[in-house]
Amino acid sequence: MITLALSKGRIFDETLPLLKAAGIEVAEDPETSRKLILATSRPDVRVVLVRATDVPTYVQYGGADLGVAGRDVLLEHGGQGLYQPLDLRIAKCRMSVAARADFDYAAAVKQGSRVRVATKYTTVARDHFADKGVHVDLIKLYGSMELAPLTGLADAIVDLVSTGSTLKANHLVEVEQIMEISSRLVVNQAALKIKREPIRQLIDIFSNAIEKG
Ligand code: PRT
Ligand code: MG
Repeated sequence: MITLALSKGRIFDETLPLLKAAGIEVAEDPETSRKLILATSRPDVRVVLVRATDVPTYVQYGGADLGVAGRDVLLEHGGQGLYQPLDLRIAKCRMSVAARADFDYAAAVKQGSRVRVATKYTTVARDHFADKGVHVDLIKLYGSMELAPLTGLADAIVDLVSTGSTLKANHLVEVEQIMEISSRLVVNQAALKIKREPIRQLIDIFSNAIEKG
């Protein structure tokens, strides 16, 4: 049995075509089913639904053999125990610094002032600002970072941006792009040895499907 960990929403939706290329159809729709373990058209493959941030942990400890996780999530997790053979080029976005339109981020940086930055991505943010020599006080949040600058909790945020409409709706401006984000296939290192053939096959099919897509 091969167990694949996916999160509901964009990662599940965008992984489906890759599974299809491998002849794997998921038996149920996670949006309507309450099941957390989904059978597929291949009796030796099943999908487990976990929170996006839990995917690396499931795969690291062997709760799943494979998984799909965003680069953002993998960088915060650290990637220990994970083999990352493939950038699937799905669930694309970027990680950026955003601030209120009336906050002069460039001036604050130039003057060397401390900038209060709220984010869920403290590891990436710490590295980014350290590289740039920007002094920051990081405030760890778990949700709705856009609210932080609006309430005075922070001057700026580090968050994911795709269309930009969330920032716009909250009167925030993207002031710096940190990195491009997409999702990767992650594999448990022990599983790769024990279930080498079927896992290698999946990696090859996904890889060809990405090249075509
Ligand atoms: O939503 P939940 O709390 O359950 O978990 P999650 O947010 O970790 O999961 P999910 O499914 O929302 O995101 C899974 C992965 O998708 C992330 O780890 C990213 O790698 C990737 N991804 C791609 C995104 C986005 N695009 C994205 N736009 N993840 C989140 N967003 C959010 C962003 O945080 C912001 O709130 O969408 C908003 C911005 O979108 P725009 O289009 O308004 O710019
Ligand atoms: Mg989300």
